[in-house]
Amino acid sequence: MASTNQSPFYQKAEQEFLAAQTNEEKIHWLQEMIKECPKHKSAEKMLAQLKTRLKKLKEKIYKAKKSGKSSRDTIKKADRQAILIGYTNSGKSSLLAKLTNAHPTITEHEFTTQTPEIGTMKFQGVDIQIIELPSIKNKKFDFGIAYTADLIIIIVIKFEQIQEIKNLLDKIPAKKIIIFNKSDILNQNEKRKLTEKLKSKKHDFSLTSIFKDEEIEQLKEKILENFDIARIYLKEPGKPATDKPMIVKPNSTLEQVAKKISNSFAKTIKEVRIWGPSSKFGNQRVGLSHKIKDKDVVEFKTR
Ligand SMILES: Nc1nc2c(ncn2[C@@H]2O[C@H](COP(=O)(O)OP(=O)(O)O)[C@@H](O)[C@H]2O)c(=O)[nH]1
Ligand SMILES: [Mg+2]
Repeated sequence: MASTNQSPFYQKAEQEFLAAQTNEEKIHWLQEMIKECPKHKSAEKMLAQLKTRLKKLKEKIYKAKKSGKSSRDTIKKADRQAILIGYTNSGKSSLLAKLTNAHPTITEHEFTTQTPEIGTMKFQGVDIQIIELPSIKNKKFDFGIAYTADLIIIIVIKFEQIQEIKNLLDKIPAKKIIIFNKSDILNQNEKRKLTEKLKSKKHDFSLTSIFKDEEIEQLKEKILENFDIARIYLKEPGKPATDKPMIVKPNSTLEQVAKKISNSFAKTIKEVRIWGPSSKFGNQRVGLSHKIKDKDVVEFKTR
């Protein structure tokens, strides 16, 4: 499927399609591609191919549902994974839709989300997989995935829910943060009192409303902060740095960074120059034992 000469909307849909992690997401973006595909004669073959693909994907989902295969088998854990846990109606689906490319069903009715919903949060060059689990009170709730997640985001709308959920998760080692949602329905006085109460219990919390975009941005920052990562922007001599960072552990040495690219690449390095937080000045020449910091720009010169 050549995407050259296609509209930017088509290209965007195709990108999302290629990045999609579930068949449901793929179907959504494939439908968008079909919508955006030109309808003239020369594009007929392409349109037909897209439609065949859609049909096959739908069949695949139908078969998986019929065989009763649990959705957990089909979740591929990404390098960075956070899960959303809370009771029904706390705003998990709404939050997932705001943070990621996913399109979960959002309703006022109870127990809508029966199987995990998956999305990818793309923020400051970092991809984080975010999964909404069915309500923790639902019998379909699967603790298995909570054990392997890197971060648990507990979403609540009542103070008592925090402890109730924490008790259910007490054996799970992942980091946990709390989102107190629907703050828009509280008045200033109620908000102040609640904040004091949350602080006194030493909870790591954010008081938010899904409807406030700036609070969503702060939440993204908070989620990213809870992953122990550093971003490195690689640069070739004479060219600007890449905008998509390489993700490494904080305090990695330049040798570890180079080896992450490839062992054979690491062997060919003859000079390294750095800019940014770990450098004393821009274009500083350093050795391979130098330790990087988040947001460094690194230029490897090879033989
Ligand atoms: N007032 C208010 N309503 C919200 C907020 N977030 C979600 N809702 C509403 O709460 C209901 C349940 O949301 P949903 O995301 O489906 O919750 P879930 O069951 O936890 O997935 C929907 O009607 C949402 O529109 C919020 O920040 N403020
Ligand atoms: Mg939901």
